[in-house]
Amino acid sequence: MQRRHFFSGAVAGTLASAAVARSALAALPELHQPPVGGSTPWRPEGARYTPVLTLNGWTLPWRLNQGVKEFHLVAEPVVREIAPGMQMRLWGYNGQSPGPTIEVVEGDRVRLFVSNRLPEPTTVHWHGQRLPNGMDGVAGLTQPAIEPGKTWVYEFVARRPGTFMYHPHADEMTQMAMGLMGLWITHPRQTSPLIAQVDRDFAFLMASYNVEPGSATPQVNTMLDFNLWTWNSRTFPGIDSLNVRLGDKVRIRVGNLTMTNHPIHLHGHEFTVTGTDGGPVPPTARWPEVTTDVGVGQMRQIEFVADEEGDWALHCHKSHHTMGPMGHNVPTMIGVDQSAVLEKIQNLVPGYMAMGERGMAEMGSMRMPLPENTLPMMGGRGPHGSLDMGGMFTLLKVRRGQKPGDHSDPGWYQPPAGTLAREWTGPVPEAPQAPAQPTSPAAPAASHDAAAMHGHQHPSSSPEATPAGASPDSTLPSVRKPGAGAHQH
Ligand SMILES: [Cu+2]
Repeated sequence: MQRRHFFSGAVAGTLASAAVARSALAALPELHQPPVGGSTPWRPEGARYTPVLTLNGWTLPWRLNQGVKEFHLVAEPVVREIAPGMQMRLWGYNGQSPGPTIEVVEGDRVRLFVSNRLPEPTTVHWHGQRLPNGMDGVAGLTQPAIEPGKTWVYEFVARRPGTFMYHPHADEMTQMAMGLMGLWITHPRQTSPLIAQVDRDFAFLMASYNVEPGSATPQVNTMLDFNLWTWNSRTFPGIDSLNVRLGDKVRIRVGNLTMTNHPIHLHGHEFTVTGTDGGPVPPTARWPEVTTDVGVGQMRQIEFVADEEGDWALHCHKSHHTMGPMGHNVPTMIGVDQSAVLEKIQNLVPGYMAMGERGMAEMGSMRMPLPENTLPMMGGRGPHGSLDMGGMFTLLKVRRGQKPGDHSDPGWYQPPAGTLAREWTGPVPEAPQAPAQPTSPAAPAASHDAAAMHGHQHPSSSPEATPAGASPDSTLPSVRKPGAGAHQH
């Protein structure tokens, strides 16, 4: 087990806007800060569970006080690196957004001290927990809000094993838009037929931010139009890869505190959803998937055996969520010849470049000058060139040689000879074309009639019916104008 190092509490204190009096902290558990360098699961002495690895994060150590596990969370302003090249001013707990993962065992009595170093009142809601109503953390309903500079204490028994989260229930529009949130894992006390033993257990929370390129503070009034899609407040290529040993049983726990759903997709393997924040899914109710949708305020835990070697993508399947920050209202320019206007624009805007004529992939490979403190829309590099991804994207790295419990990055996968897609230089067989569709100029709008539907021909029935070089545009009632597909979230 690796020795963990902690900053002194004074480091984070320099960022605090409201200091908690030292005398008030005297009786509190040690104020732990994120460990320096890398994510390693924290296994307390005597723990009989596989500890969770929080991607780009950490687990909060506790102090045992007469049988009670005591934790100390400090809500405070933090600086978080989103990916190399971009830092943001967020709100988090104990020096980081999201806050540290709370990891306990079913039946544990937990006492959580919460100090507020934010400039406004807060609370902590323990999402998904069975607990006394007065411990539920809803400001104004179950308790008054925790004023800046004050420390409150919550205490309850972790009754239900599973995947949970914690977040404020006071001005949550602002506080969650600023990144205030964390994960909570309760391991089962005994082996359960509903809860598998796994070799690797990963966890992350999804958060979205709206930050103008070049600025560092999220716009908290944004309702839906976010432009930075993060896992544990990081984006690709800044998200830890999930490094596992071939044959490992793997669990991934995902929570969604953004304002939209995220279909989480894994390459190369099938998984089952084995639990939600509501508890374990009975085995008879599970089915295989390669994508599972995680709705707003939901958590999903997926499990699979990592039995295919390689570097497998794990990402949100909404394609705008695997991109870095961008300005909105960018018109779609695919197929638009901009050469005629380019010179005129360059006279007005020196250095202007025409973009997007052949798609947006050039955004990743061309090293454009960017405003300070932002990321390219697609910034990664892979072993075969520009990896046109950003946002909610990382890799599952499955290796034969990965040691049990070793989470270090094994580097890029070296595929065996003959198993790599390659350029074809031999004769190319003719590619069948879609069959001709009958069109009727007389009925431009009402094209959903029976004649149009029945006019469909199966390609294999008459491949020679394909009109070579026919221009469908000549028979279309109208041509889409550029800009009609302007980027909108
Ligand atoms: Cu998404």
